[in-house]
Parts: sequence; C-alpha cells; structure tokens
Amino acid sequence: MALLVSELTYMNQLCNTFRQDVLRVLRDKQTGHPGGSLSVCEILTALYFHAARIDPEDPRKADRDRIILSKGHAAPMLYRVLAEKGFFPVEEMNTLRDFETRLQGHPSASHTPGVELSTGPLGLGLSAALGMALGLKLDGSPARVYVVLGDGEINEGTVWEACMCAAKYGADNLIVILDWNGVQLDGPTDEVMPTGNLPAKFREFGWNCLECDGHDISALCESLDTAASPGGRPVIILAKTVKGKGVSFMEGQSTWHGKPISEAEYAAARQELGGAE
Ligand SMILES: Cc1ncc(C[n+]2csc(CCOP(=O)(O)OP(=O)(O)O)c2C)c(N)n1
Ligand SMILES: [Mg+2]
Repeated sequence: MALLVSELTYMNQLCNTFRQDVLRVLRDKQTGHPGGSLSVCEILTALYFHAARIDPEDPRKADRDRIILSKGHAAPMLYRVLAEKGFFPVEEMNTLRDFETRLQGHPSASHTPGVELSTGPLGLGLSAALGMALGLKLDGSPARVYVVLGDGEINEGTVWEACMCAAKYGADNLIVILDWNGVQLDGPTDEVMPTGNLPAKFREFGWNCLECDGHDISALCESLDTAASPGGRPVIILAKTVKGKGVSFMEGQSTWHGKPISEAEYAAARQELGGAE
C-alpha cells in the first residue's frame, strides 16, 4: 500500500533530524562512524517507523519482529532511531561511548533497550538471525527477522554459509536489507574485494532478490511491504545507498568511515542539512 504523503514527509523529516543529531554527538565525542551511519539512515527509519511490528512498551513480546543491525559500527544511527521510537530518552545520545553508558560504541543486547543482538564483529548477524527466524517458525510465530548488512561485511564467508542454509530451510520470515554503498573501511568494495553481480548471486543462492534506492523512503517501504509476504524463500533487498549521504564532502569517501569531525566540518555539514547552531 502506498505511503500517505504525511507519512513520507514525517519520515523524511525524521531522517534529516537523525543525521544532524548523529553528527553533533560524533563531533562532541570525537569518535564513531559517520559514513556508515549516514548511509543507513533511511533503511533504519523505514524499518522502525514503517515495516516492523515492535512495541517499546512491550519490548520482549514473543511475536515481535526482530531487527538486527549486523553492521554494528553504525550504532549511532541505530541509537538515534531507537530513541525516537521510545526505547530510551533522546538525551541519552549524549552518553554515547562514555564509560558504563548503555550506548556502547557497538550495539550491545545486554546494555541497550531495543537491541536484539550484540554486533560489531562483521559477518555474524545473518547466521544469528537465521537461527532466530527458524526458531520462530518452529514456534508457529508470525514474527519476521530483519537484518541490515554492509556491502563490505558480505566479504565474510559466514554470510554465504548462512545464505545457503536460509534457502535450504525456506526461511521466508528472514528479510535482509543490504546497505549497498559500494565503499568499506579503506576503499571501494570493488577494489578491496569485488562482490560481483549481487542480484544474480543472491538469486543463484535461492533468495528472492529485490532492488531499490536506499535513500528513497517510499521505495524502501514498498520493497519492505513486498518482502513481508512469505513466498517460501528468504528475501534480500539490495538498497543502493551512498556512504556519508547528505554531507557532500563525506559522500562516497572511505576516509569518512571512522574519522573524528572537526568544528569547521561540523558547521559545514549542519549548514548542508539545513540546521543551525
Ligand atoms: C570481522 C571484522 N573485521 C573487520 C572489522 C573492522 N571493520 C569495521 S567496519 C568495516 C568496514 C565495513 O564496510 P561495510 O560493510 O561496507 O560498511 P559501511 O560501508 O556500511 O559502513 C570493517 C572492516 C570488523 N568490525 N569486524
Ligand atoms: Mg559499505
């Protein structure tokens, strides 16, 4: 079902606020991962504010959908989205990476409300999600498991083992969204370790493969709606994104994978995003 204009406007406004807030806290803390956080902004927003059936008032509800950020270094954006969703106060963002904070540098299921799986070491999220998805099916649960992977992350061999296994067991309650920004920690994915023809690869692995613009909320929501109908196969949405999206001098630059933001850079970024400070 098409989004209402008001829903679309709301989610796009959220994304702009999320970008500004994440950049501010990363500037304050002089640490963190701006590139991958900006890249995944619309994906997480569409998941938490459109697709997933989760309730912060009842966070452990048995039939809740699960969302796993396997590319755990984008934790700042996940935290900002979780805060907006009501899992904890937005002000808690100011404790990011502090000693004993609930908002560790990478997501921790034992610290942070709303986090389903601790991540950070790349390549483990899909296997864990598959186990959850198959377990939920055995229990007769209607819950879905969503996993966000990075395109550098899929260099990890465990990802492909899980892909084969998910197809074999018909895990059609498993939905992967690939943050397909073409860049990883220290260069373009095509140079570091080319992943080839991803749509063909995933289809050959037995997956239902969808493609969309990963910064277009309408397109993302439409793909997520399509993915939500069980069809006997696991689903991957290849979401085309731009690393550092929204800040011209960060876009497509691996140097902005994990670099502290200076005052001048922050001011320029804020201006581009239409903010004031
Ligand atoms: C197993 C493992 N190896 C290396 C790292 C270090 N590392 C953190 S992020 C990253 C690059 C990830 O690139 P990508 O998946 O494309 O993420 P994005 O572009 O969305 O930031 C690497 C190599 C890690 N976290 N885990
Ligand atoms: Mg990448």
